Amino acid sequence: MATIWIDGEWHDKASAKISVFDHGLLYGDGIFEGIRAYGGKVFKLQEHLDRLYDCAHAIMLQIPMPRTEFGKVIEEAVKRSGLKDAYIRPIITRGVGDLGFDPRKCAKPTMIVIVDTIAMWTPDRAAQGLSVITSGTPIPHREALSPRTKSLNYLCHIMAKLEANNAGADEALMLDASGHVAEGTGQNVFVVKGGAIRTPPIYAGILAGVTRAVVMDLARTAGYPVKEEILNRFDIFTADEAFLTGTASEIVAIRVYDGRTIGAGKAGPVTLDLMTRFKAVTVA
Ligand code: PXG
Repeated sequence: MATIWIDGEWHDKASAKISVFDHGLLYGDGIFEGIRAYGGKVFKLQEHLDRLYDCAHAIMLQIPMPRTEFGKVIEEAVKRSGLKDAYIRPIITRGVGDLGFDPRKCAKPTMIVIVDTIAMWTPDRAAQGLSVITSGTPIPHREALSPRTKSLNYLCHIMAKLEANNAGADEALMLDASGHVAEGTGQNVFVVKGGAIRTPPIYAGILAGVTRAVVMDLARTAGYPVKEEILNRFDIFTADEAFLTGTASEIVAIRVYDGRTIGAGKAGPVTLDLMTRFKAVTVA
């Protein structure tokens, strides 16, 4: 059952409410995380907490609770939900202020943890592989709103998702300001060519995905060469395999990209191998 914690109080879906004066709502001033629990155990909690606290520091938001204590709140929320496989959404906003965006107007951040479930694509869609387009909407420039900040401003990503929806595609890949392939709307992207795996580097200005790091580790352990390299659309068109990674999406193959069939048009052997290895670490 959905369980929500707001500033120390426990709620269900009906009673979980925040103020209309919260700057998270008024200005998107805040940050969030997306975490999964498998078999009742929170997956990569430390990594997600580290990213959350880094993002808070980057936007000069002081989370009013040490990270170990907040980690315990997250674990408690999962336990209370009774969900074994859950999706967890911690959110920290600048807090309640007035109708001016100066953060000094917010006395204290609002802290929220939502535990529920998430469904990205129907199981058959995920099994077949996704149809993906390039969105006309690029990700924000890395020195504007850095895509490394998991902020409450997802409108660019939502615009890209709308483009995918309008095109009848499952997902969109977003380019960066210089036209390099950056990431999906909520996933990092990988290509496989000649047995080697490549993914765009973090410094190019993409979200440092927790799943991305897990998959790179698993791939290296399995003996695949893994490189972080700038990718062009051409690299995806001509890949043997391409796939997306994310907490919500896990690992999902790209079947067709901008009309080009990728490899055999289904999850290839390396993608399948990584999916199996990923599954093994999530149940561990
Ligand atoms: N890139 C972006 C832009 C993301 O938002 C990822 C990559 C994958 O990162 P992780 O750490 O999860 O491997 C994300 C995170 C959704 C949804 O509803 C997905 C994310 C964030 C918010 C919502 O699908 N993915």
